[in-house]
Amino acid sequence: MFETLTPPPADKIIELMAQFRADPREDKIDLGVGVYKDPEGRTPVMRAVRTAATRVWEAETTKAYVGLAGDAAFNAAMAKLVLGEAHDPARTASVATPGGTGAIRIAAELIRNTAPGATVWMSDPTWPNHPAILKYLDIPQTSYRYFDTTTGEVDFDAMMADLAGVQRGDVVLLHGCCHNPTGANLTADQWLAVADLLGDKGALAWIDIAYQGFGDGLEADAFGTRLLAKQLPEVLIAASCSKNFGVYRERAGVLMALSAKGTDRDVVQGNLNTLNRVNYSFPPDHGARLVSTVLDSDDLRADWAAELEDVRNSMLGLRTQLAEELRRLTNSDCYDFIARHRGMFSRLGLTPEQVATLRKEHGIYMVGDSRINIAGLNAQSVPVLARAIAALDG
Ligand code: PLP
Ligand code: TYF
Repeated sequence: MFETLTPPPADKIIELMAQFRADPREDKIDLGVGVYKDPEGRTPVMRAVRTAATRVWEAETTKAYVGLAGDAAFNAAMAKLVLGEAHDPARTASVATPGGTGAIRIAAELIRNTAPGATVWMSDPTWPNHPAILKYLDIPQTSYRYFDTTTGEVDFDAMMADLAGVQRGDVVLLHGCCHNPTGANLTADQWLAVADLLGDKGALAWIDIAYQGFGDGLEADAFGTRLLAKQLPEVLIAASCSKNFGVYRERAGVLMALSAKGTDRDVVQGNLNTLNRVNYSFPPDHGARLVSTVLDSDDLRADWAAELEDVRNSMLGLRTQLAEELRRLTNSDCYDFIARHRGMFSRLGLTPEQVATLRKEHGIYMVGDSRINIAGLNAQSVPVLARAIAALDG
């Protein structure tokens, strides 16, 4: 039967990883996949995570199964991290998942099973795995305008105009912070307006939060998620630990389903457990255990938060440097948005041809839509990138 298979569409970002590796040029620059890199180009194991690994190793006496929902300590620690004061255990069902992607997949299946006719609204553009997973599950999907390519900012009027078409029971997917791929984010006032609109429409809010702590800080980055959690009766939250704990390959994430008064939380929990079971039974435990060990011990948590703050500030420094270089070299403020963007990514607004030129002539790799990973830069490569951009035709 395998002879009937046809090549599947490639994930452009993962494809780019292979192309970069195959490029023999020593001075090549990787601004592709969203992985944090220090100025030496390394993706370090965070200090607190390394210590947690030692503690887990010393304390762990068994590798027996934990449970379908994963470790309760991890789920509780993540609910507190993401929701803060807005966390209401009586409304919250949650399962550990293989990364944030696993949480997105389980959320999508829950939506398909519970509200088969609902349309999922996504920002245009969004992380390509969002539409890919929904399409794979045959879930109706549509997009709302989000990004103004001329200013590099959120086109909020267009977003709200499109969301006016949301029907009762539809699902609206939002990036909790650090929008991927654009880097452009909602202001607090805009979050308030979105929360009101979703409430008025009777829509389900679905938040994907994969970069908490990478934008304006751990608390500030959770503002929108917490607001929606407080204001709306039902909310789905898919949170990833890959980036902010640097545990990418461990596959640690969590899906939280916040239900309305009158809904039996245990029934929601049972359904999430079942979705875990029919997909992979028990979720991975090791990464989740590293995360809860960090979050539940005062010393490790403080050290983790401090290192995350350094990571965040180093990206902000690179943003400022790149925006200033480009301002100087192009004699215009058309790239100032880079300094205003938050998170790992900025979409530069270059054409596919310009992206190809940067790759061919300068060994600078960015995603075809001109998304750059800011953390792929360092103080030395920022001027190299800026000069290459300034030299582009058109
Ligand atoms: N959501 C967004 C927007 C992302 O950029 C990522 C990135 O990796 C994820 C979810 C999930 O990541 P992971 O499955 O590696 O935890
Ligand atoms: O957008 C990124 O680069 C990260 C990493 O299928 C990633 O979110 C990219 C593609 C993918 C899974 C993760």
